[in-house]
Amino acid sequence: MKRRNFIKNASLTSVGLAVGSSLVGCEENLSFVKASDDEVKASLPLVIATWNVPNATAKAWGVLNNNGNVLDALEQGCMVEEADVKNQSVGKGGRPDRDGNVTLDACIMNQDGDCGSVVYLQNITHAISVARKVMENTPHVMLAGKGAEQFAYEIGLPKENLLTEASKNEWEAWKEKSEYEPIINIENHDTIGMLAIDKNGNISGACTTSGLAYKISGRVGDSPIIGSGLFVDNEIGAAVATGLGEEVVKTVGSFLVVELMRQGKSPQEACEEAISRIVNKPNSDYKNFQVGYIAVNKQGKTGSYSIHQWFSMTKYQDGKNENIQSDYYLKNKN
Ligand code: SD4
Repeated sequence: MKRRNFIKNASLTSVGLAVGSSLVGCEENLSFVKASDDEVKASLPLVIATWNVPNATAKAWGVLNNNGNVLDALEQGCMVEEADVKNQSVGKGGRPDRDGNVTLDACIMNQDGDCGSVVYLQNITHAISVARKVMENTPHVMLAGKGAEQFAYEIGLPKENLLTEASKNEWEAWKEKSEYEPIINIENHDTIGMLAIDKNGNISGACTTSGLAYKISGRVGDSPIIGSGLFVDNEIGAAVATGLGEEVVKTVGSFLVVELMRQGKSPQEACEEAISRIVNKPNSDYKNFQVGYIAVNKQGKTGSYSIHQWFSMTKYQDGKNENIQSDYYLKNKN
């Protein structure tokens, strides 16, 4: 089953899911870092990502395991999904807004707390590369729309038509009714959010998406908003979000997860608490949308949690590339 169908089907039935942990060949040269006298850190490097993206995590982990730079690892990992036209939620082939424009949001954050982001970017496949250059080459954090696109050309990225035949045909079919309901379980998207710890124990993160399908033109989600879609604090850990961005922004979700870890919660507990802040809001419509978080702490412990079933995290560690089904809020609530 394709990733993009996961939540759609989950919303209809409880059909079984061919999740399948994919194991990628064992690699050597793993390092073990001593965290304190009585605590041994997880095996590093470590890469986690939202959804079932084994090619992306394998790419990133390979870069790190060859002593590559963590930002190169994240960028190249995200680029795998941005270039995959079958992933209709990220980069080229992403579903358009209601007017037929494919618009991308992305951000990246490093171990020093520097960050870069692009919003409403058109005609450029690799939004994550643009976000990285915003961080590295400009005094700014965020570039939007035409300015972001112009900047992308200046750093040498080509102009491309991101609307594939498949996404165009789906959009044409959608236009017949033009019913806009920002319900994640119907729109099936899978932003890629990726967090990595390098061999030295330093944490960075990235996030890239085409956002909600058939959104109002100009809409920007949580994914490029530092603190909402992504947050990294190299002393504590990092978190990244997927799902209905409006709900993540309203609770500054990724920052919240990291701050909860700072207060002593495990990554799993922090993700669960951040989801509970959403579902426990007065009049929350959480049964009709999905939000999922993944997180990692400085010790290399990971966690993931969502509102609905079928959210998953891909984790590459110790030469093992696994897709792990997330626990979820509605599990015991029906
Ligand atoms: C958004 N959070 O634009 C993104 C979409 C997403 O899985 O995560 N899809 O709201």
